[in-house]
Amino acid sequence: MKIVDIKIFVSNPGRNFVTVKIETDEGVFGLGDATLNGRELAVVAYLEEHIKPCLIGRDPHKIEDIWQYLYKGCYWRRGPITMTAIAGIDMALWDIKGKVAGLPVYDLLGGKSREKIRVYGHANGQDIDDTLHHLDHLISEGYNAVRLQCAIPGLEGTYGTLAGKKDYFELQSDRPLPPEQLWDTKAYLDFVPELFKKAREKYGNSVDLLHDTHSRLTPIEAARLGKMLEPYNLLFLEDSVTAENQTGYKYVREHTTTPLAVGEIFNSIWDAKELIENQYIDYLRTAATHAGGITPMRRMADFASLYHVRTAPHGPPDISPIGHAAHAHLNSWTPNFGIQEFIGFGGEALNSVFKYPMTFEHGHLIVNDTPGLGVEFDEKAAEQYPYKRSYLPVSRLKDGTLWNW
Ligand code: EZ4
Ligand code: CO
Repeated sequence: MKIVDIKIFVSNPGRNFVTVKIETDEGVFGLGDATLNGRELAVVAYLEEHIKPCLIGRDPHKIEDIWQYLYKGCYWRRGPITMTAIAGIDMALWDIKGKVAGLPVYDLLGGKSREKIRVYGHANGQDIDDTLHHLDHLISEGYNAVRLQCAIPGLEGTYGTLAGKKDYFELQSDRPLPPEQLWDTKAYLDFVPELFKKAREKYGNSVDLLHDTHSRLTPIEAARLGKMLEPYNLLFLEDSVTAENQTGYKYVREHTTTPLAVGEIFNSIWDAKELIENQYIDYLRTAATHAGGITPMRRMADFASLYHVRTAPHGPPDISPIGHAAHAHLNSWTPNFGIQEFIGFGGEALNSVFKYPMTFEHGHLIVNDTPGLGVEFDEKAAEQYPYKRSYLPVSRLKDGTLWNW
């Protein structure tokens, strides 16, 4: 079998997605997700100019060799653009292998370790009552693990809240230039414990609660937040600090028993090596779409399993249904799977372009047994939704200093 063409589609059925299609001489094709929020076209150029010409004529069954060729062979290892491009190729190759074998990807990985995948949803609101109202709604939909984010008084458009938009798709697709948002660590630390206190007063321990700090704190501030949240028994506190300096998590870890999660911006196992082997974290949030696909995610899960670290893949709306499907297959297999972030299947436009191989039931995703990754992609429908430049916001402190968003 030979690769005869690689097509890259950029569409915006609600928000921008980069979709890779690898075609073979036997008519079988594979689909992969190469979406990097806010830097989509850099990945497209990487795929078109620097990957496609090297792969035409190769055997698509040699997934490992192609992965090593793209990773080691470019000399300039790692980085989000490179690893997202490799991810799109790697997923498409697993999709092809599954279709040829007549097996879903989870069976190629070693078979299901579980029948259903536990997920957590997002409740966000403009104040505590509004956030708890959304939590109510999610519980009634069957979720039993929910991330709570609430607008911080005095901070316009706090991370994780919709700031008047109807959903994440509307929020994320309408930013032709990066909006600027205010950040104030003191206001945040003064406010957030109250949110979780009220949630526990209302629900006791009947639901698992999570929170994302989105890399805004220093290690000692994060340690303090972890301690303040201990009475409210979080499933995990995500991205309390940035992790370029992985030792930062040591200082958080030494001060709190609140479980810690990090990794959505990681693009390689090297970003998490110290965090995992020193047992500074409890959950690894790395996404297949941003870290080179299914091949390295399997390796990361195995490495993490040696140190009691569980996987909790990033599941935002800026990963396409193909990336979500890759996670569903990985999560079905991963022995040390923890939980999957999941905020729904998207709107009408998205569902006219992509068909998911999963269903949602009682707080879990169930992946079907379609061979390969199981996603259908309607190229004609995608053409109706052209790319629109859209950025993530940036954060500034009140005196103008640029901060982590
Ligand atoms: O900000 O996916 O846990 N989820 C997150 C996301 C990320 C976006 C960035 O593209 O932190 O909302
Ligand atoms: Co996050």
